[in-house]
Amino acid sequence: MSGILITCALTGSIHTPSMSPYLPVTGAQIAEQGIAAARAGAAILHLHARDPADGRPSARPEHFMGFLPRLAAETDAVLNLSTGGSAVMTLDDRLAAPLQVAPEMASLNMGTMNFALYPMLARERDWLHDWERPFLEGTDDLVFKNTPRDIAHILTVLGRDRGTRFEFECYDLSHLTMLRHFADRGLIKPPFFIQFVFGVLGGMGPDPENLTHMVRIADKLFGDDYLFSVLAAGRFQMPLVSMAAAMGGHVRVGLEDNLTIARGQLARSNADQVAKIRDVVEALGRTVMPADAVRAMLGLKG
Ligand code: KMH
Ligand code: ZN
Repeated sequence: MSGILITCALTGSIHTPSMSPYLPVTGAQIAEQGIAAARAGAAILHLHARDPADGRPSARPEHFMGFLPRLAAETDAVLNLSTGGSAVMTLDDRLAAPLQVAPEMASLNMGTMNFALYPMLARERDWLHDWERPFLEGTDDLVFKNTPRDIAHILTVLGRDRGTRFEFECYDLSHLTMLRHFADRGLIKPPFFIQFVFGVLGGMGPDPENLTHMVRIADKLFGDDYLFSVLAAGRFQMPLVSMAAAMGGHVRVGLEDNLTIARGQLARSNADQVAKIRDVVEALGRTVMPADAVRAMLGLKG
């Protein structure tokens, strides 16, 4: 089978520091874990920032600058900046760092949706830090806003004006239709790198049948003009990304999506998850792609 692209999402904006001592939140921690993840085989690093003072999700450019220079100097990985940020941030906040950095790649969320983190409170968590409980509880009445106008704006100011290409985050079938709409408007050009996102409360559930159906519809809408990757939240991460690898797709792992390495066992680093999925995909006969091959495959500006 063909080469496989591993993305590692280092920290995200969902998990909070008291959930795992291994979640990187300072600039130095994010840089060190990113360098190790790239050495372990991640060709793309998907990046969010944190306020180093308390680990709170942040979109401030100075927090991104706490790790971007080191990642650029010490890895050849594709640096993929989130434009999703977190659902509580404004679009202007979410775009501040990407507009300044003009990255090779950025994420682009393909629809407005619920984005509830509330299930994390299902079990009593007395040990949450002061800011964490209202942060998590607040998400049960939160809309993650990605309207067609927002999407067109991101495609214009990052894609057209800065040459950034995208990881199209599709949490549901409707997001594939939205992507087709923007292709028809001529605002995006193939190959389309589609990330199927499983297990967020508000998007599709982590059912294997949903993955086969997403692929079927993407084949119909995009033919040979797309490639897909899978990420899945929490304990669904390894089963669903392994299924993607077996189907010829690509994979995303990382502590943004899942804090564990096995049932009940915290991952000690992002690189541990990269190494684990690397073993799985190599056992399936896939070859892990280096960053330059990924740049060529996705048409990145380099
Ligand atoms: N946290 C993931 C479920 C983004 O950064 O644009 C989706 C994500 C969004 O990675
Ligand atoms: Zn993200």
